[in-house]
Amino acid sequence: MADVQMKQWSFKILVLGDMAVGKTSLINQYIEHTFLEDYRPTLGVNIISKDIEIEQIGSLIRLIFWDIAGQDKYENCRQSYYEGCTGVLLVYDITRHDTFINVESKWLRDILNNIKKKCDFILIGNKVDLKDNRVVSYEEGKGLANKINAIDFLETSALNGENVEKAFLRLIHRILSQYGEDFEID
Ligand code: G3D
Ligand code: MG
Repeated sequence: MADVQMKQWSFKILVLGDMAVGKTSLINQYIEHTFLEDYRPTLGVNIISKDIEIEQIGSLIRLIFWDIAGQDKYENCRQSYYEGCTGVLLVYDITRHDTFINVESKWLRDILNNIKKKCDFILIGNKVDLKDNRVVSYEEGKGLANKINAIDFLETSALNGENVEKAFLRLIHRILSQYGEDFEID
């Protein structure tokens, strides 16, 4: 019966970043709490959905993730993927500097070129479990997030789950706040 009064939302979330930064792994970790060792590069796009309930605001939210391939050969057909987008996770790999550079020079540019209305994005530095291989510092990540007006910056590990749920939740929180819905997160 309680469901009758629930507000229903549907958000299209894009996960963008260079090949092998961990986009698919982050989505898997968030959706299934699993980390798949078997690595297959995403071809084109995978669309995966997850329903979540936020009791504080009596809302049911359908999250529809568009997991876009990082390979350049898909560059031309990417535009249509941006249509109707509500939020973006912009991901780089803290162990590969080129993936960090490409956040601004490639992915942010792609967003700005293709998304007409306002769309929030959160910056994610992934693979934080690989401490010994780090080449991009936390401060550099934070600095870039400020520079490009990301709503937030978090370092995550799709391997052990660190900050993964928090990253997705913060993006959802921000999107909902624009619709006048507010709830508490840590
Ligand atoms: P993509 O979807 O952005 O292309 P994937 O990236 O999710 O397919 O991940 C690419 C590789 O990075 C995979 O390794 C995957 O297991 C690994 N990976 C993803 N996230 C993390 C993380 O947080 N920590 C660590 N240590 N590895 C991660 P392989 O070896 O299969 O290429
Ligand atoms: Mg992938």
